[in-house]
Amino acid sequence: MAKALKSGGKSSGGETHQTAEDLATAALTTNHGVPISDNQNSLRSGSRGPTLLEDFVLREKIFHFDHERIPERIVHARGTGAHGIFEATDDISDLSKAAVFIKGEKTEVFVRFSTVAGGAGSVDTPRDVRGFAVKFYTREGNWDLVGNNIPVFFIQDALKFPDLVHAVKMEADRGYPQAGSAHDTFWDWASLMPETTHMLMWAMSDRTLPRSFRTMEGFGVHTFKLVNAQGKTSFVKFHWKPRLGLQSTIWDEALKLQAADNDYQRRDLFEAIDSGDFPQWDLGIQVFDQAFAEAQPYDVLDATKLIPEEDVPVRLIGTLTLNRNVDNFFAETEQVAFLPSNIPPGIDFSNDPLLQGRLFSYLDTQNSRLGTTNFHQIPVNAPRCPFGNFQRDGKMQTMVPKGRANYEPNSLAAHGEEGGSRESPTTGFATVDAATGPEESGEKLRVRSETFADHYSQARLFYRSQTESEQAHIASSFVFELSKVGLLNQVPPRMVANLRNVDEDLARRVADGLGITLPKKAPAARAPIDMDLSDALSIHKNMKNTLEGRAVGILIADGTDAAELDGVIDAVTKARGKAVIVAPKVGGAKLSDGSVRKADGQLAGSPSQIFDAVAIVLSQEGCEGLVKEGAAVEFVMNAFGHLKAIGASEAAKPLLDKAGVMPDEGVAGLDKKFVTAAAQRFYARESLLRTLT
Ligand code: HDE
Repeated sequence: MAKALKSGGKSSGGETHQTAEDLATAALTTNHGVPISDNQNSLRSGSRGPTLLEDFVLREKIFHFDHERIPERIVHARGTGAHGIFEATDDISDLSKAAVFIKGEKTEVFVRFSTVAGGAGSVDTPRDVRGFAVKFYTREGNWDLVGNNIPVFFIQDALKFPDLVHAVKMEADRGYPQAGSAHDTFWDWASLMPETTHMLMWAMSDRTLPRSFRTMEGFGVHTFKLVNAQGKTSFVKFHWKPRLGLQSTIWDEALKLQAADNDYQRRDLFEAIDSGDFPQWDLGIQVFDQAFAEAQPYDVLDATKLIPEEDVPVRLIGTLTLNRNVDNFFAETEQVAFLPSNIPPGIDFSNDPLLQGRLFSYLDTQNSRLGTTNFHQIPVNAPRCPFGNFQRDGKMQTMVPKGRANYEPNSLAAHGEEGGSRESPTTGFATVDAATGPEESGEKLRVRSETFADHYSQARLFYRSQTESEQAHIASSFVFELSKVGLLNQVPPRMVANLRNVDEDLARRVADGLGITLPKKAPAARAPIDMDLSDALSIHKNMKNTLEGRAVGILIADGTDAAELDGVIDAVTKARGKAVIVAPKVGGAKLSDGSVRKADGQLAGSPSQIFDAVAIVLSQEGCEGLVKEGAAVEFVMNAFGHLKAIGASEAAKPLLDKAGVMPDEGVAGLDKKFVTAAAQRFYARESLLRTLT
């Protein structure tokens, strides 16, 4: 690129100051390449006179700025993305011919995580489902696995999606609440739609409060198909299993995180990748055939149902590693367009009516979001493999096809001209065989299959598979959300009436928590059955005791013992945790040996909710000062209240006492025991601290 002089820091008198840096910088130009002499002052008539219309520099700059925003996604507006690699690690050629699954094949990917209900400017930590969308740039075209962190969905038919989204987003007249389901319209609608019950159980659990994107699972949700080279099809469900295990926050912590850091989860992801701590997930598949599908008490085409992992174990077939942050949030994360209809040969759709509706919606929405049918040419969306066809023109066309071949068939090649691309009858994508059961064709009907009628058995399975503490969290969140509903006489009783079909104890706890009488049980379209409990559904049973991916906040003050501090930092780092020093002043604290230790965060701006465990490393003098400091007391109190490990110097005891810390397994000194404790949460503590329904 041509280098030219930039005029910087120009005074009104016209004097310029050029530095060595200016000389090495590319010229600032208009969008049409004209070098700009002054980027500080618009063109005006006289130094205090009106601005002139002639000023094309001003007009172009403001014109472009005025149009910098595009419509945000109607759902999943708030998200964050990263690049990575998917490596296939197992041979599944007997199941699928897709190149992305060839053992050893490495495929570039782009992943976008999101919340669902809030706008782009909302927060990262509301109670909400998280999107987990992966674009694989395979050598046979893009495959987009556009999933969530929950394996089931609210509805069975795409026709209900606009109703769901209207009900959950901010209410139409008042424009609030933002990013939350605890309001009238959502619960009014949900309580009238028994098919939502299973998903509601997940939504009210800590699954919707993930600690980070790195510690949540992902699911393709729908049943898809795999197709092998012989055309044989199998059914498949896709899973992402986080290498760090599952981890969630608790409700009070999530609320406080909103106050402490709106960007908590995107920051976590960005910083992890930035520091080379690359997040990883394994891709798993549950594969089954028609005979299995027919033998189940639920329909595998119903997106409100999962297949218990105990019935069909998840087979791990590849690893996703996120290893590169985006260079530009708008160009990549905002403009990325995921389409469940992007699918390479070797994978296929099932007849799930929700999936079928999605195949239309995502293509359609990109035209309104990105403003052109040529959105596939935006670099983050473009396939990495060669692609070509006879589609032409349209807004923002950036490709320049040569010659006359814009139709097919043509015989131009026979005349020495460019003939264009051709079909691939043997290797191209082809829907091979139906193999989804006897109901492939029939009369045109607006009906719901009888096999979709059971709305409660899997909700019951989910609830009963949770630990006691997880069940209490579910009951408490139903109470919290329904307590925010103004239509008190209709909605909560209707919801509790549905819950009686899930579990009588749950229904009673929710009714008690709300202070309402237990309503009559709602009639069930099909009576629920008891399924075998599944450990895979619990977060607590799938957590890993590890410090990897976790941060320990280390509170210090003047007088902190240098050796004790270094010992803690060393132990945390050795256990692959992140040690973050917090002090009353960000400039640091004067340690016992006279040295000054800089802090990573100032106490008031680094509350303990942003950490997974805390260490309080204080001298007697330091502790005396902090006992009078509200932020320090809250630091310890919230760490305890959020069930985190607390390691403390002997001298810090008065601060722990003031914060109401009671001795338990999670409260330790600063020795080895602390590092072991820091890798865990202490759920047994919770019942001593707050009323759980
Ligand atoms: Fe989406 N969904 N969805 N959805 N969805 C969108 O597409 C839609 C559904 C999911 O990071 C939109 O490009 C319909 C299930 C994710 O860019 C839109 C139905 C699942 C993302 C849309 C569903 C999802 C979206 C908005 C019912 C889990 C974010 C902007 C038939 C398997 C992708 C856009 C990203 C985004 C429609 C149901 C996940 C409007 C009609 C089920 C992760 O097209």
